[in-house]
Amino acid sequence: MKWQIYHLDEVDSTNEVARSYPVFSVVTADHQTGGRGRHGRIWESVKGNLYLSVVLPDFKDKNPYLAFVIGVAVADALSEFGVRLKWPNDVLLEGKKIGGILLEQAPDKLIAGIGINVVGHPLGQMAYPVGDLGGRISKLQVMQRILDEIESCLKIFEEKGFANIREKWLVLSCLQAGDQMSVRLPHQTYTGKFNGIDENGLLLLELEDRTILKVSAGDVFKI
Ligand code: BT5
Repeated sequence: MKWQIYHLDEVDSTNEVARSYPVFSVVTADHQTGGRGRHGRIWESVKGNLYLSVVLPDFKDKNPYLAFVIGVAVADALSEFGVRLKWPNDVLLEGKKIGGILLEQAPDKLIAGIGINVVGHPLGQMAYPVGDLGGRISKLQVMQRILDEIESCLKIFEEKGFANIREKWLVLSCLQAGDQMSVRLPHQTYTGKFNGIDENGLLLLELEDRTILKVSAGDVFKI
């Protein structure tokens, strides 16, 4: 896969800029003034961290699986640090969020935005504990490794399907079957046991009465 890398000084959001670039482009920036997360949330963009957006082909009905493909790629890229994944799109190190992934659909393409706290993290109060890699690796190296791993995970996904990626994702998950967790939905919070993810990537939560709740969007907390 031939990535075409475009490096910019300052942008609002690399995901926004990437929308006008062709498939297999990679947009990175030193600084983001309007970095974003899911549901219109803000991605705090501390100077020196990694902000990149990878322009992928439109996988149509398979697009929802790409969050997991990219998640596994990022965790594999940072495996020497013991990075873990938290459903649906968080990158954790020692229980702290050090990165996030944001998939956005554009006409005829899919934008995978990745933010990694390489040297520092925002200091304000966040919904989840926040951390960083402590500068133990350069952001250029992180980017290179992520791009290599995206290439190999995409190959696995295309050749073997989501089942294979799902298996890898479950090994890398910060929650393992039976772990106590809660999931915050817009109007309600449910508590129970993590029961993996299903064949569509939905989160499975076993409630106290043993029923299984399938969740398509929400915020997960380990308890
Ligand atoms: C995400 O959203 O975690 C996806 C973040 C994706 C950011 C990348 S950077 C390159 C590309 N360009 C963009 O504009 N975005 C992508 P979500 O799960 O909604 O998490 C957002 C929440 O994480 C915020 O509401 C905060 O609580 C927390 N947060 C914000 N900045 C953070 C940071 N730097 N490190 C850790 N947590 C942060």
